[in-house]
Amino acid sequence: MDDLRDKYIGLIAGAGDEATLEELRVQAVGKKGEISLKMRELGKMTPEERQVAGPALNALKDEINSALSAKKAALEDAALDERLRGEWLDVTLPGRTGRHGSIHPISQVTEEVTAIFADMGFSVAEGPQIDSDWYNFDALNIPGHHPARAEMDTFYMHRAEGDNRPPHVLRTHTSPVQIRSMEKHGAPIRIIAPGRVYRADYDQTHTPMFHQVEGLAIDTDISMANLKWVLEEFVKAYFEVDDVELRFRASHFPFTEPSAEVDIRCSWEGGTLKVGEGDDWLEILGSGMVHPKVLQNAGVDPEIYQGFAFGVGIDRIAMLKYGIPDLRAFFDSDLRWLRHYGFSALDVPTLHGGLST
Ligand code: 2NM
Repeated sequence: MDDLRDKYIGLIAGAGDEATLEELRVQAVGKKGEISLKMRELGKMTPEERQVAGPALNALKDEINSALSAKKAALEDAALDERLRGEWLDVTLPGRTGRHGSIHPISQVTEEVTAIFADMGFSVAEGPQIDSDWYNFDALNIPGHHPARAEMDTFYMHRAEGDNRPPHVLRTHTSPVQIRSMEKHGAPIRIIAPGRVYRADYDQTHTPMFHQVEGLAIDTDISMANLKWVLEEFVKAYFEVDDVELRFRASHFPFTEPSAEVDIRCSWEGGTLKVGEGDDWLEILGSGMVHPKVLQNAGVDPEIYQGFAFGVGIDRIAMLKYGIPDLRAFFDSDLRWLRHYGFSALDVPTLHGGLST
């Protein structure tokens, strides 16, 4: 038995790979292996002999099995070490310039707008892109017969056959986010809601999915004067100019009263936009004082609170600032376009570091 042990322990120690180890296992402790054969001989022994040989054989079998698994683990460790030696990577190497992706102008502009409003104390709020018609329309005081609800403008989600509940819609603006935020956090509140919105419209200047930022400020002492200042600060910071002139034109939205559309003074000399000078006006925003019914629908008491809201098209102000002529190219995923109009991932827009440089 000692010879058997010395033989296999030696062979196992010397095995160079797992296949050899497996062969040794079969030879030693397999069904027809040497140890199993010896165990079969136990039957021919006297009871006294068997009492000594039986436990000794079992112990030998255990010892060889342990040696096999220890050697197997050692071989696996060695194989892993070998693989890691071949696969090491210097993570401190510089990146390969000119081969990386770029930040889409819409992402860049969303970050810029967020940085500007964050500086004025606005938080970012988010919500679902598929919402009920209550959040998208009713809560916003948009009546059932309003043209905005028409099949033509709104993407309605299908319901199962026989399910007669009103359908959900792809949100047509980010206002439902503002309703949900007021419901959840109450007033006072100061938020912006950037994100994707959907309208069934496709031509030179409309895509069925586009991007919006809406803002909302509700407190006990908010007026149109606060709205005017906030929008002036926003336009100056966004277009990176020292002075702007805004023009408020009376307008009508169901969710604000009074409502105003906002134009900025500009010139288009030589085909490039200059903000703050010239004789042209550029419409960039819709705004107003939030309608008391909308506050009430969102669980805010209109006897105590009031405030302003506004909406800006991100795609449109991106085109204006960065001289992008064709709206539809935004969503073509054309790598040459993305390389041309994209931004570096490392240039994060901040007010102190510069928005776009
Ligand atoms: C606009 C124009 C005017 C607006 C209203 C609200 C809410 F939810 F507070 F009622 N959010 N956004 C609003 C007001 C949006 O976009 C042209």
